[in-house]
Order: sequence, then C-alpha cells, then structure tokens
Amino acid sequence: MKKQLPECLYAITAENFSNGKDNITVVKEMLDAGVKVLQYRDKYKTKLEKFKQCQQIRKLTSEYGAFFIVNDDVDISIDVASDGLHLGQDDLAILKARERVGDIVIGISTHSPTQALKAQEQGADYIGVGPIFKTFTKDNVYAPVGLKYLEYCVKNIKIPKVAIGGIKLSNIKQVSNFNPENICMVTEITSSANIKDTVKQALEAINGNN
Ligand code: TZP
Ligand code: MG
Repeated sequence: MKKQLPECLYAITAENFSNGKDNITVVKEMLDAGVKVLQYRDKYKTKLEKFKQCQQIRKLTSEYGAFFIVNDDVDISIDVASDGLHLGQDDLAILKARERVGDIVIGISTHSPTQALKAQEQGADYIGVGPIFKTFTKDNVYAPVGLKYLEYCVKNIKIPKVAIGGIKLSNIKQVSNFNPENICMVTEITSSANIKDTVKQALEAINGNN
C-alpha cells in the first residue's frame, strides 16, 4: 500500500545555506531534532554526488522512521527507493513520472489555482503552495503568492497542501492558522545555529502550543 505523507513540518536540504556544513550533517541534526518529512534538494552537485548523498539519507531516514522525498530526479528516486518524488512545473509531467516511479508519493510545486487543480486532476499526492512570502533561497523563484493563495488551496484542493517560501519562526503562525497539512521551512532550519531548538519551536507553532 502507498505510504501517506505525514502531516507535519516539512524540511528541505540547502547546502549553500547550511553554515558550511554538508547536507548529511544537517540531515542528521534535523532527524535528531524530530523532523519526520525530509526532501533532498540540491541544484549544484553532479548526479553521482547527489546519488551518493541520497543513498546515505535513505538509510538515515529509514533508521529514524522519517519520510524521504527526492527533488527533481526520477532516476535517483527510483535507485534509492525514496518514499516520494517532488516535481516543479518545469520538470517531468506527473503522468510521465508516475509511469516510472509507480505508487510512491508525488508532489508538485504550484503557484496558481489553475496549476493546483491540474495537479490534483493528474493524480499528484500533494501540492507545494508558494512561495507564500518572499524567499531568497531559490534561483528564478516565482513572485510570492501570499496567504490568499494558501487560503484558496485549503478551501478548494482536497490533496494535502505544503505551504512553502519565506516561512520563518517569526511568521509561521500566520501560515499555521490556515491549517495546511504541512508547512515547510528551508533556510530557517538549515542555517540555524541551533537546529534542535528551531525545529522544536516550529513544531510547537504548528501544533498550537505557542
Ligand atoms: N520552492 C518554493 S519557495 C522555495 C522552494 C524550494 C524555497 C523556500 O526556502 P525558504 O528558505 O524557506 O524561503
Ligand atoms: Mg524541480
């Protein structure tokens, strides 16, 4: 049976924003801190380098019982048996990716109602909703879609929503108020001097203890 994306904080690697640490070191800290959904994203390494890191992360996430998603690369996703594959609007189409990866979780980034409805129709398992706020993490990033688009998705899209983009401890409550299934913080976690504490505070904000 297909695994479900756990409803919780969603973390993503960003080696360029990791205080000089490599992805593996940061991933270990994230898992120790209680991260249960982790996406491997790296736009700068060779395929072989990415494959090797993903192999290690697959092992670690399995040990910690965390859900592992590979960004962009269908081959790597298949080779390391990731739990999920994340696609952008310019990546392989969902239907093509599904033919290759089979019954794993496929997520797709969306930036408009049209894209969200199309993703749902084509059998995506979740959508990324963003960037909610301005972000400097991603090259060629789309303009912020704001909380209005998140509100639209929460009301109109049945598959899980992952809110992403510019989300920090300082504004996470504004996002969690809309109750998306998942909230993603990238650099707020990877560049934190204390990942354990940052994740703890994020989990508290999401779970309503703040
Ligand atoms: N997709 C949409 S925004 C984004 C991605 C990968 C980057 C978000 O990074 P941050 O550091 O949480 O703003
Ligand atoms: Mg992509």
